[in-house]
Amino acid sequence: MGKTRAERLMENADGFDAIVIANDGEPFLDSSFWYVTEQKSGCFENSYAVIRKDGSMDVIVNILEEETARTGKGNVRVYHDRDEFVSYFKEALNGCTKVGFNTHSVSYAAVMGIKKLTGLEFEVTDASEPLARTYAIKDAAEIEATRKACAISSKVAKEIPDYLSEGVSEKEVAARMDARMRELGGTGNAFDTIAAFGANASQPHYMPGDYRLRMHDVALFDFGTKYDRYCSDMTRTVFLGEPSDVMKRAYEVVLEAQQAGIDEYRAGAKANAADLAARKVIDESEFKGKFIHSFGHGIGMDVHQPIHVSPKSEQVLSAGNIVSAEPGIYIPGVGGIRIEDTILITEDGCERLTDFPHELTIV
Ligand SMILES: [Mn+2]
Repeated sequence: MGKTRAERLMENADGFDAIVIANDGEPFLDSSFWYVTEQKSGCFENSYAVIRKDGSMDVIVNILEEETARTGKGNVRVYHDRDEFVSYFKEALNGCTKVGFNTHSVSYAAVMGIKKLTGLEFEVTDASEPLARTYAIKDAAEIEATRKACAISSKVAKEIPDYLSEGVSEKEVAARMDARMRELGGTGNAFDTIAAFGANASQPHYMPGDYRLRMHDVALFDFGTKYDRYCSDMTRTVFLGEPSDVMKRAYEVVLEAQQAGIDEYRAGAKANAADLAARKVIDESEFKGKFIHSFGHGIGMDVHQPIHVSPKSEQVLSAGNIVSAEPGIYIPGVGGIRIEDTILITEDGCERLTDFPHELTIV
């Protein structure tokens, strides 16, 4: 029997007596709850996973979530009132003085609520680092779910040219892409789809608007779906009609930069190597300084997980990491180019989980 995720977490959490994953209410829900419980469903408001040093885990939920909770891991404890809630918490944290919380996701109110209700005296400690270190290395089920998410969004990426014609709006194309991902089995967007046409494409995090596609415009799409809670993340940039020389050249440079970065992706490599390799290609071209974000980030149940593929990152990649590869060139007032894939790091290199024609596409 392999180790549970909770056991692996506590091996990475030296010095902690326990880690509490606390879901307050929407929007203060923590994907780590689903990670440690290996739960695929449920809303799990006011639900808690308490993991002790030995990796044993109590999952404290209200009656609404009982049936779902029992399909996941952990010792499920269903509270019907405040007293029961308090007694389960006291039992779960009995003797624990150094208690970790995922400070990047938990609300202050949830932490204070537990302290106040239980009256327990413990030191609140930041457990986000051991959590991030644990979920950075995906197990087989996680990789499989990510593969499915990537297959769905890749199919949509290939269909993009069919959605485009003169006069279609950014919002219309984004809506169609979202619907297609659901039809193909996705369980929801990994994030709000970006559809940016013409000069709007120079804003990396542009939100689709009412602008309508014109001949010779660039059209950039950054999107992803979830499957069993795991995200895909990809960007395809195409053109309606012959692009300007500058956009054509920018596309060529971004594509070359992406490959240069991906060539650095392997277990044991420093995460910044990929960023620096891609940045070198762009900065040695006429587009010096136009790559204004980092090359990549970790991907999992959250579309941005803390693997930083950036110039100064000190992190070292491991087999089982899933990261993006997304260089771009942005020219305000003119447009932008980004090409992005979701990548699995392997022992001897990497594997592209997303798939679409990378060569310059003119619709
Ligand atoms: Mn991304």
